Amino acid sequence: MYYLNKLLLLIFVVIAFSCRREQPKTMVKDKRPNILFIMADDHAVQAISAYNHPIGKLASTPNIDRIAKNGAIFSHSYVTNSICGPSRAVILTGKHSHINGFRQNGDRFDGSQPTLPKLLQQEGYQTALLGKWHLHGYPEGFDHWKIIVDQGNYYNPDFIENGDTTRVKGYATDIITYDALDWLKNKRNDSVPFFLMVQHKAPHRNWMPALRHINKYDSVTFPLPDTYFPTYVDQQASEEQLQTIYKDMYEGHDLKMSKKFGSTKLAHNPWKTDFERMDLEQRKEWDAGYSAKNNVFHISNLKGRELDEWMGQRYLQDYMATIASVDEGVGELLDYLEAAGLVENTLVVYTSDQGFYLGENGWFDKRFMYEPSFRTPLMMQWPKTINPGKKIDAMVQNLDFAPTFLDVAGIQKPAEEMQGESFKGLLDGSTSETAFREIIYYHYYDYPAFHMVKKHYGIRSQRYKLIHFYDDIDQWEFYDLLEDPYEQHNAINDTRYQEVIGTMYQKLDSVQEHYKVMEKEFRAAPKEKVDNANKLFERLRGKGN
Ligand code: SGN
Ligand code: CA
Repeated sequence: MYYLNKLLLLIFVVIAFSCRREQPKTMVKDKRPNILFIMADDHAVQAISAYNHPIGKLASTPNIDRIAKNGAIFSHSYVTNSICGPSRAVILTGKHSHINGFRQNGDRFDGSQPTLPKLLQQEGYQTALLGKWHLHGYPEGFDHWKIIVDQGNYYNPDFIENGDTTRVKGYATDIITYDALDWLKNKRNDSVPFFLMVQHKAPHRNWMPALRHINKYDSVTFPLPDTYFPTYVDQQASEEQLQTIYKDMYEGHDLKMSKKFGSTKLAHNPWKTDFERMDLEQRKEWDAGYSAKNNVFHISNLKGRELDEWMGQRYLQDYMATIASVDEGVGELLDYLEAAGLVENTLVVYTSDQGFYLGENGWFDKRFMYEPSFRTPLMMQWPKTINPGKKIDAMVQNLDFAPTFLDVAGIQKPAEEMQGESFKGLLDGSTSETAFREIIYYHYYDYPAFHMVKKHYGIRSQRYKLIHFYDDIDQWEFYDLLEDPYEQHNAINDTRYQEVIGTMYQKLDSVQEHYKVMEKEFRAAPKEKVDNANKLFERLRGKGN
């Protein structure tokens, strides 16, 4: 009997302990929403079929579009500073560049400041970052991270994880998608909500598609914008930029043109290419994909405008083909959320670090406060809160992401720190679109630098835009976006607009005061530095073939 009692007691203790170990997991399961933030690099609004642009419609992005169909598409989503590092710093901090301190690429991010991942982490979220970082130093506030080195490479790129750098065989976009799925499936703790940032390198310059997509758009003729050959009047900064497809691209590097008929050697290319990273198999497939079309190009012996237009086509074909893998990756992530039953409770966001020129004004790259690069794609799904097929026209900015996500997670934003506004009310319909915000503010600093876009700041209302280029030159530009959506006519001196312009100046003053912009922000670069940069880019441009 004594032994039986002992045995029963032992069984009871074992059961009690094993139950206790099981219980907390089920009892304390944290039901706050997950956030999956997917960001591409340089993905133009025009290149997403959900936006119905003539270019995007010819190269559909069915999976990115799924997010818009399941939820909301934003027609007026903007950045505050159209360039990679600064955009990322704004997203992390919810503060303009002059407050978070990261004004231009090459600056060092002050990781000691409060950031979105840190705040979420403190409140019990599990946080992870995979892909492009580009803020120098290592990410802080993430339970898990694996990042590409600086800009990264498309083929067999190097990744940094726990301080170690390793070369990973494969294609960057696919690897980042794989890592994201692996984290979701195998590494995450499913008793707490997650915040996962998936940040692609693609479709950044020099637009190298995955091998399976190299010929995807060869037979598509993309519509080049009507402004492909612009005439600039009172637009000195536009005149002096160095990002015109048919003047500033390096034929080999950017357009993958070969030196001559029958050769697989690249034409002018002042940088290293991923060719050095490719293995023989990859290189063979690459050459097989490009040789035939390059040979056709050499035979056709194009000149003048025909050649300029051919360059635009080649650029768009490669750019769109690079996006195909991003779209596939988005599809895989959405499929996983659906299969794992996570879809109901996950806010999925798709965006880019800024917009991009797909031939508008003849340009590639970004930087300007004109619509193609100031605007950035944004769509979000979150089934319980966002009605499917919703279109949001209010002006939001990447400045608002951090406060919005904190709001979604039910966390108060640190009142004095963040400058953005939560737009959760736009998602659930509790905030009226007209009430959200009247003016957005922009400031670009990265000069002299690649593409030589002069420093400028400005504001935009739903209808008007006022820009001041203050470095090197002192020129104001004003556009009526309703009358002149492609910003071709600087109307700063147009008598019809003088009253509106007066009001815009006042608004600019009060917005700068609101965001605590100080005089010292408007410093011009030393002339010598500008001259040296101009010389450097002239040298790099070389002599074509
Ligand atoms: C590289 C690109 C530029 C691009 C910058 C910044 N040249 O220098 O065209 O503007 O990055 O891009 S490349 O030939 O080396 O690709 S950003 O997205 O990182 O800001
Ligand atoms: Ca970018």
